[in-house]
Amino acid sequence: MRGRTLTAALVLAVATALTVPITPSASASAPSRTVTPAPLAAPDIAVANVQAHLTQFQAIAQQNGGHRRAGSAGYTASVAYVKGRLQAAGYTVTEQVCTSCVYRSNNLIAEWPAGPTDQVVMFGAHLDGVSSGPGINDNASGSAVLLENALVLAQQRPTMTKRVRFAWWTDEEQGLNGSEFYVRSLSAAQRGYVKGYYNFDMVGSTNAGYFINRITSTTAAPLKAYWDSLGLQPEENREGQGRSDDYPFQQAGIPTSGYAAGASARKTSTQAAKWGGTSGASYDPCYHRSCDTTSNVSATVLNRNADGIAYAIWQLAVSGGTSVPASSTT
Ligand code: DPN
Ligand code: ZN
Repeated sequence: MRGRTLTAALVLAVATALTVPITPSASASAPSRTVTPAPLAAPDIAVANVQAHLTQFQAIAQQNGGHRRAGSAGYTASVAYVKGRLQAAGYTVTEQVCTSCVYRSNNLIAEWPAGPTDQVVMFGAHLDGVSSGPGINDNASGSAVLLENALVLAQQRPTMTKRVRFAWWTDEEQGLNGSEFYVRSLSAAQRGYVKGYYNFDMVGSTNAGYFINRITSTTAAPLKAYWDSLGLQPEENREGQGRSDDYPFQQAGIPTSGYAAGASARKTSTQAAKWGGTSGASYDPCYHRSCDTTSNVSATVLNRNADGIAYAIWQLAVSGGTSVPASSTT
């Protein structure tokens, strides 16, 4: 679901560019009218579907000792859940055993099989949590927004100009180990095919910030354009620098970006003034705690992240995808 309408300036610019005058032929006295086609839009990701994935991840934790730590039964069940949903949608899904991980367990990779194989855009999130709780904001949230985006892409089957590859990483909490293993497993040629990697780690924080990794980069442009269109005034993700799965890609020379809503760092008064929430309090009050449950996620924030990912996928990889996002409140 999308949060609110586009800025007036964007709407006006697009409406002006796309307005097609229709001259009525039947009557010279009838007033001329115009038809404004809807801008080519990225799909509106239903936040209720994203929340349903979060509920499943929480149930998985509850049924498996209270957490989804890499190498645990809760992690294995999380992989099975994502894999099952992707396979039902038509994806070929690969499990990669991470042999260098602290807790031996699998990365999950799913590529949408359309578009050039040597022009790949990747979207990733860590699927593992810490052992203190179910890990819903950290990072069922990133896992769920990616899963729902993958399902919507498969449903819509647009004409692709690039390959889209999704990844769910293991053993992030022990030191970015799943993503590092994956990057090292690629040949130099395969690494060269990956034109960008986008990371999503903690995208539903209840006292949220709107953070973008490498915000001024061209890689970040579609993520930034979407949040700019909502008037969110995003900032650089300083707190998360070098702390999540974009780091191994960055180290390998692959351009990276991503969204984050913030972890244990505290919101400043300036940030509270523009984003709302509580200044002096952590973005996520339950970071790595047992209270990181489905109650520890903001639906509004989750929605703005999910829709921005769809916008980026359509901008980067779908034919005719250079457009402003359509507006909606659902
Ligand atoms: N999400 C944190 C974790 O996986 O433990 C790492 C992190 C912290 C990422 C702060 C971004 C910002
Ligand atoms: Zn995390």
